[in-house]
Formats: sequence, structure tokens, C-alpha cells
Amino acid sequence: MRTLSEIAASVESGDSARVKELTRKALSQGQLPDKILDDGLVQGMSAVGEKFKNNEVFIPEVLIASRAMNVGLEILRPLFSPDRDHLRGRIILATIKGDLHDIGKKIVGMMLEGAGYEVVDLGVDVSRSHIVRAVKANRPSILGLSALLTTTMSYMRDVVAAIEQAGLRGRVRIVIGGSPVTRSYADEIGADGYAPDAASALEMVKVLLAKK
Ligand code: B12
Repeated sequence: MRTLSEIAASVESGDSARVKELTRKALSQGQLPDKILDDGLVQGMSAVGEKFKNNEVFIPEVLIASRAMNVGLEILRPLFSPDRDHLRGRIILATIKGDLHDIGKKIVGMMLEGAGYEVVDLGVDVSRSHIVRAVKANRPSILGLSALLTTTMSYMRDVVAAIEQAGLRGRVRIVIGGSPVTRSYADEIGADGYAPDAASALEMVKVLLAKK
């Protein structure tokens, strides 16, 4: 579909106005929101990621592209939102301390919201004490932690330990994700689950909540 490849190209070039216009156009053409997300917005961000890896683009371009991606995400967000009277459970999401990446976590949040869960997103660079306070205050069924940097992902272990020390471990299941994270790392730090992408995150949440 031409509009979707145009969305990807506009994310890649960081043209927020065009992303806004094309995302609306794709919706008016009857494209499904998850298709616009996967084949348009995410496709564009993946291309930027590849170029960043190969030193073909640098931080400013990546930032501009991620802003453009966010403009598209905000248009799609209401379409993933459930009827608030039929919420299936509460989930806290946070990008751990030291890490400012949040695009993937926002997508996970949107997928979960779309499936009927209430999502409380604590943002980026979130400390373990903030997470512990939020778990006490919100009493979520699931805590989802995101990390994109190998240099700071070990903080996930500290968060799991802090939840344990606060006596909250029996109340909340912990799921982790982000590109450097693996299933074996989840096992190693005592998390309950790991998912490589938003669709698998939703499946993981369903499985964990069914175990209760
Ligand atoms: C966008 C981006 C940025 C943006 C972030 C903007 C934002 N608001 O998020 C900016 C410019 C700020 C940035 C900065 C930096 N970045 Co950067 N960045 C990226 C980039 C290009 C794309 C990430 C992304 O959004 N991917 C698209 C989304 C959809 O995918 P995703 O994040 O993986 O999320 C999916 C899954 O992982 C999973 N998931 C994610 N979170 C969660 C959570 C849960 C609970 C679950 C279950 C699943 C899950 O589901 C998501 C949806 O499918 C990646 C390259 C890449 N290919 O990943 C580098 C990358 C992550 N960055 C990198 C680096 C090095 C940096 C900097 C250190 C650069 C620098 N020299 O300053 C800084 C660090 C800043 C900081 N303290 O965090 C490296 C990390 C290397 C490493 N392994 O440690 C990467 C891999 C690039 C590279 N190849 O070198 N970056």
C-alpha cells in the first residue's frame, strides 16, 4: 500500500507534518491501525535504526524521526483505547533509570490498552524507588520494564530486587522487554516473563494473568 510506504519514508526523513497527514489519510482509506503502525510507522523507525547502526545518520536525525513517529502514534492511540468500563487489569510500564528510549514501550502500552488493560506509564529514566512507590499506589497485576541499552539494562535486576525487598513480589508479575533483553536474562534476574515485541507482550500478559 503506497500510503504506508509513504508514512515509513516520512518517519525516516523526520517530516512530522507529512506523517500526520498520511496517517490520517491511511485511516480514511480504511487501513487498520495495527497495519499503519507496523507497515508504516515502525517500518520507518526500523530504517532509521539501521542507518544509525551504520553511522549513516546521527542522534539529531534519530530524534527528529522519533518525534515524527510519535505524531503518528498519538493519532492512532485513541483507536487502541478500550471502553473504560470493561478493563481487564492494570499494568505499569517504565523505561528503567539511565535509559531514555520509549518508542517501543509506548507501542507495547498501546497494544495492551487496545486489548482492554489499563496502562499506567511512568515514563523514561525511572528509578527503582519511583517504581516501588507506583506499585504500592496503583496495585498493578503486571509491571513491565523496558531497556534498550546494554550499559544500563542491569538496573532491571535492581528493580526486581527492590520490589522483592518492599514485600511486593507476591502481588505483581514482572515482564521485561527491549532489544538487548532476552528470555535467559529474564530468568537470570528473576522476572516472570520476557517478550520480544508488542504482540508477544500481549500474549505474555494474558498467559501470566491466566495463571493467577
Ligand atoms: C530512537 C533511538 C534513540 C532515540 C530515542 C527516542 C525515544 N523517544 O525513544 C535517542 C536519539 C534519544 C537515542 C539516544 C541514544 N541511543 Co538510541 N536508538 C534509537 C533506535 C534508532 C531506535 C529504537 C526504537 O525506537 N526502535 C523501534 C521500536 C518499535 O523497537 P523497540 O524499542 O525494540 O521496542 C520493541 C521491543 O523491543 C519490545 N519492547 C520494548 N520495550 C518493552 C517493554 C516490555 C515490558 C516488553 C514486554 C516488550 C518491550 O516491544 C517493542 C515493540 O515491538 C535504536 C536502534 C534500534 N534498531 O533499536 C538506537 C539504540 C537503542 N540506541 C543506542 C545508543 C547507543 C544510544 C545512545 C547511547 C547514543 C549516544 N551516543 O548518546 C543514546 C542513549 C540515550 C539514553 N540515555 O537512553 C544503541 C544501543 C546499543 C546498546 N545495545 O546498548 C542502539 C541499539 C543503536 C545502535 N545500534 O547503536 N536513541
